[in-house]
Amino acid sequence: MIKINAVDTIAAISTPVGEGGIGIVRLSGPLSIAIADKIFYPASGKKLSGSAPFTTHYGKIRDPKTQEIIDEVIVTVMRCPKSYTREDVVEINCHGGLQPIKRTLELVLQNGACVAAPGEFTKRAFLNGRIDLTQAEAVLDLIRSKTEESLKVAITQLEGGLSGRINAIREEALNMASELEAAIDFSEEDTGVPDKAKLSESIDRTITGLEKLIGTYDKGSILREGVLAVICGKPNVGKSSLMNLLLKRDRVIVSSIPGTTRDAIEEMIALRGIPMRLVDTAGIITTKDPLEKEGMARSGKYLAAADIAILVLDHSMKIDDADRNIIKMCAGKKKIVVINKTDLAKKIDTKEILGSLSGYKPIEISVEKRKNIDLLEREMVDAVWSGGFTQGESAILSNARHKELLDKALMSMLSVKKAIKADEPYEIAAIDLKEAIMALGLVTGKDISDDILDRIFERFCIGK
Ligand SMILES: Nc1nc2c(ncn2[C@@H]2O[C@H](COP(=O)(O)OP(=O)(O)OP(=O)(O)O)[C@@H](O)[C@H]2O)c(=O)[nH]1
Ligand SMILES: [Mg+2]
Repeated sequence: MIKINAVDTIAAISTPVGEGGIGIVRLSGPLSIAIADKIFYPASGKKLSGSAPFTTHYGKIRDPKTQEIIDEVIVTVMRCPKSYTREDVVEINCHGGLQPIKRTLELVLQNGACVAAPGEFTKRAFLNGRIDLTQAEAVLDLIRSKTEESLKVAITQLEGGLSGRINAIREEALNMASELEAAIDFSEEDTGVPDKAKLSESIDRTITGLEKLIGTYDKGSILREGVLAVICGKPNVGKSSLMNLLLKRDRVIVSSIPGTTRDAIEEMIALRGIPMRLVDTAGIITTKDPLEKEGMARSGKYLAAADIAILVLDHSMKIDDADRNIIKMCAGKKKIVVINKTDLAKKIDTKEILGSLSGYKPIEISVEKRKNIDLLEREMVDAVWSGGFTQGESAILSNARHKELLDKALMSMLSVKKAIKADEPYEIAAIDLKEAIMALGLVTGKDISDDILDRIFERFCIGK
């Protein structure tokens, strides 16, 4: 559990452990500057306590007891409220080695700071009102983003794109709630409130807004977690060769002997900004060999879980039962059909494929000659985005916590709509409306309980 005490001054190493160009010890809280003054000996001889709000100072860190020099540093002072946490923040830029950073942190702790919990700097930024909860969570997404696209989503969220949309919906719901309250209070008199047509319009707008945001979630989670793309096919069609080509390195063994790949191999790639978990599988055949059987079972499992199956067929061979079996296994899956080895003489019966895979136009490639690989990549990206989603959408829902709360808000709003339509007493609609408002507030962190906050910030690293 993270304990926040407004009077505490916290400190942590904010850079990754290990050797680097620089390492930063960060302090936040009312004593930050005073503590730094105890161990920092500036070249100018001037104390940090007298410095301007946003300044940088050169000097040495010494142990005040022994006068031993620990490191040569640059210290940045950021005074409240113009800092990451909205408190007084001091950052000590040490030389990169582990020892000077560790010793500097020890000195800071000996002189009055306490150790920061994971995410505590960001939590303070939230508690001090500099950012809302979606923005704090975006900080974590930003750190963990796997590709440029997921970075964009996190940055939009950090800049308040998502909370802006949610707050607008919440604002509208609050206005409706006050109209309903007025109508309930003055029900005896005919005040003409609320205007039912206007109220219905407002309800519909809120519902549409929520549905639109919720509709972006699938894509948002794709950008966060990655798409599972599984390369499958019978042995020797060139699955591993294709995997290596897409990865742009020789990750898996390729050979002319069928059955080369025994186990599924997963690697992460970024394809035009989309994170993909690309899996090469063992060629699927019916077999009695126990080791091969295990390989087949794994291929099957991956295929069942795949978001996209990349079904590879061989241009230089006739379609056989092994192909037919895999085509069957891919039924109902989002898939891309690839015919490889087009540099060799054609033996494949395209008519049969078109028959059994109606609606899928195979992409004819040659891994050997690097033919149509670009086209395949484009097809993979299109398969991910298919479903009416536009890239570059400003606010995208990517967090399961947000999705759950917006779903709740939507359910409540649908109940409000039903109650108003059925001319039920306004009290009924008012209760559901309150629930919607509450759920929306929880997304951005209004009225949120301590244990939920703890759960969110525990996922951060120390020093953030
Ligand atoms: N001519 C030609 N040969 C290819 C092409 N792609 C792959 N090969 C060859 O086909 C053979 C099998 O390739 P792999 O990538 O190991 O095939 P696989 O589908 O992974 O096979 P298993 O692991 O046994 O299931 C190797 O000799 C490759 O060099 C291609 O486009 N053209
Ligand atoms: Mg292979």
